[in-house]
Amino acid sequence: MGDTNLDGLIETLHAIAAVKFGSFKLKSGQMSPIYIDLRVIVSYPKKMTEVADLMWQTVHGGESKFQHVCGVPYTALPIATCISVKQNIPMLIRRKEGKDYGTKKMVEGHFKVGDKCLIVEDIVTSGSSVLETVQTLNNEGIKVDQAIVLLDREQGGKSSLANHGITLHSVLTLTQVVKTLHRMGKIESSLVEQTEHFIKSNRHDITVPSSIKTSNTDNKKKVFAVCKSYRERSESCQHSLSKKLYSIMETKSTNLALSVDLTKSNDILQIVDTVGPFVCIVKTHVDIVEDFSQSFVNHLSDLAKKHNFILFEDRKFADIGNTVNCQYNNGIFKISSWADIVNVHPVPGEGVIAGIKQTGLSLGRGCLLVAEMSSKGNLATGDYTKAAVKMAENHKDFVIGFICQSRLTDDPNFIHMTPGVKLSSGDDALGQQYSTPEDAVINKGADVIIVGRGIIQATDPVSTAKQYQQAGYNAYLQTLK
Ligand code: 5IU
Repeated sequence: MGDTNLDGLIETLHAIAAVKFGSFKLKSGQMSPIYIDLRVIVSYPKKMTEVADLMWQTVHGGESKFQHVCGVPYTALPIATCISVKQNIPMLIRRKEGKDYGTKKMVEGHFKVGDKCLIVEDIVTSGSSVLETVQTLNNEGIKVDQAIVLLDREQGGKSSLANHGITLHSVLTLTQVVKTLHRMGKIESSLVEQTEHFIKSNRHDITVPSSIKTSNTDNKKKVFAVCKSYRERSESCQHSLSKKLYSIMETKSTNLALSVDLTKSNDILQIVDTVGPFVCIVKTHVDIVEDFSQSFVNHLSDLAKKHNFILFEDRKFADIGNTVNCQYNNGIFKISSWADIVNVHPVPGEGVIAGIKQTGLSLGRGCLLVAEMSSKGNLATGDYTKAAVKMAENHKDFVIGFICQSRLTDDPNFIHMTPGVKLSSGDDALGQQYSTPEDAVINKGADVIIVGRGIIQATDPVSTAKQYQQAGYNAYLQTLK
């Protein structure tokens, strides 16, 4: 037996075509047998207030718990307004337009640091929209530990939010909607089965985008899968270097980058020659090489050809455009003459990219932005990371991706490379934080894992590199399932 209130609500949602059946292409590209569009509810004010009342009742005993309610833009805004007016709880409005964020007020309404806010949303799939709103509120010092949603699609949002310390209350679930409509004779049992099958097979999938870090957790448990083979990724990206990298990853079955942080050129060349077959990238810090010479980079470039990998100088340029251009081309290292990829800190602004690009573009080089770091207490978070993504988007002809700790964008042009990887997680004594290859690829959305000491300090670097290659590649295969 169903709850009569809820039965009535489900019947109404079906009648006003907020719930439709058929074959629908979702944003993710997946085909769904059911489509839910709660935006139409604004045309039925009475229903909208009923929905708002039901949602409020579902949170239960909330009267004194929240100083504010805040709707996730846009569909939930009128519902949040109804709750605010009826329950006499002040509302907050989260601005969605991020254009001038940093300078513009992101939350409208009066509040105090430490105030608690209830999030109101229409539908939750992955939970990512709720988390974006939570992050904006958290940035202002507003606390969030509960969200109310009219409908939970049961595709992982509840547990993803729980991982961020947020309890999700829902009035309805997708299963409940289809079962009720079937009981009422409105849909065939085959549709119930199709929907249940759809929910089961799409439970994991969802991107919780970028750098969303709420104040409740350190956001370690994000769920992500790119779900595209290296071959497909190679086809969908623009830059010739990205295409080459994905094709190497495909051919050599590896997403492993070796960070060869050694100080003697012979040691570097020796390990690179033996580990080369298992990696797609060799990453250097040439300024730690005591006996650096032109012949060393010549040998390194020969090994890159011999073993088919790409050279990445982890220089992390971070000055004004003119200076980084000089640093890139000159001095004893002449980085632009041999490194396929370099990285830059976005802190100086777009000039840092322009400075490298001025020389690198015509040489077919690429650049990565350090959008997040693996070290404890680093400042590359939140709006900084978002601004890095924007910067990258403005220079797609040259920026091929990010050094990061989470999936920052679904744009296929950007490769996500994640350092701080070891077979067992933990820290070093100087603030480095490690996650496992599986965690980096499956949960953090890394395309490439960067491993240094895990390999170069191993007693048998070659067999250890193979282990990392297998772990990283198997994790990638799991994301394709
Ligand atoms: N590296 C990091 N974390 C970062 C960035 C770069 O570890 O956030 I940006 C570099 C530093 C080192 C390598 O060269 O990646 C990781 O080495 P280990 O695997 O030995 O910690």
